[in-house]
Amino acid sequence: MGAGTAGSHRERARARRPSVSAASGATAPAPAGPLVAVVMGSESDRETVAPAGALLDEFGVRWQWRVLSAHRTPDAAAEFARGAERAGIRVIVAAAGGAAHLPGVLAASTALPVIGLPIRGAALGGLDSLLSMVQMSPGVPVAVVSIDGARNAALLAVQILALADPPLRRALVDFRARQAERVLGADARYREGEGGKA
Ligand code: RP5
Repeated sequence: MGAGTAGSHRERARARRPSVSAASGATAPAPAGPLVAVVMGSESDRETVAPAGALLDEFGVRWQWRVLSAHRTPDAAAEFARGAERAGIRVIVAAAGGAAHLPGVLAASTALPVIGLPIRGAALGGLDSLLSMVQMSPGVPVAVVSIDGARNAALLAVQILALADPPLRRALVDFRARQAERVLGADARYREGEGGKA
């Protein structure tokens, strides 16, 4: 996304954040806790998952990183999921590679929506992660995005939050409109024969 198009998002995001009152010098009430938890199975997933955080920042959505593993820290993962709703979390994005059971393990311990983000590994190109996430037992769904699809995982989280947040919904509508404008702008350039000259 170009800097110009991200600008109005950021302005809206700033408007949503608590501010310091210039008149009194008093700090506004402390911000509430994160609404989205972005959980990684390993710190090695961070680079791939980072665009999810950037997208959430763009929309001014409060979020937090967690590093929890379905296999290496199963108790901590389940404990996090059990307490997430009480802690104010509304959507969980869970990224993992290989035998990627993290989103399923979290979904088993919470009624919150869980979005699985399959991470591409060296051996099987991410298909292993995708299939590990998507074939959940009936009764415990996980919404799975594309392999390495961090931005879409975050966008889906924003869409879920926007159901109960009209300003966020308006920001999403604007986002879609700008996205369409960019495509149609490119189409116009190509139709005029300028696209191929780049
Ligand atoms: C998964 O195994 C992680 O989500 C990561 O994608 C993969 C490799 O983890 P490391 O061995 O790099 O910690 O659990």
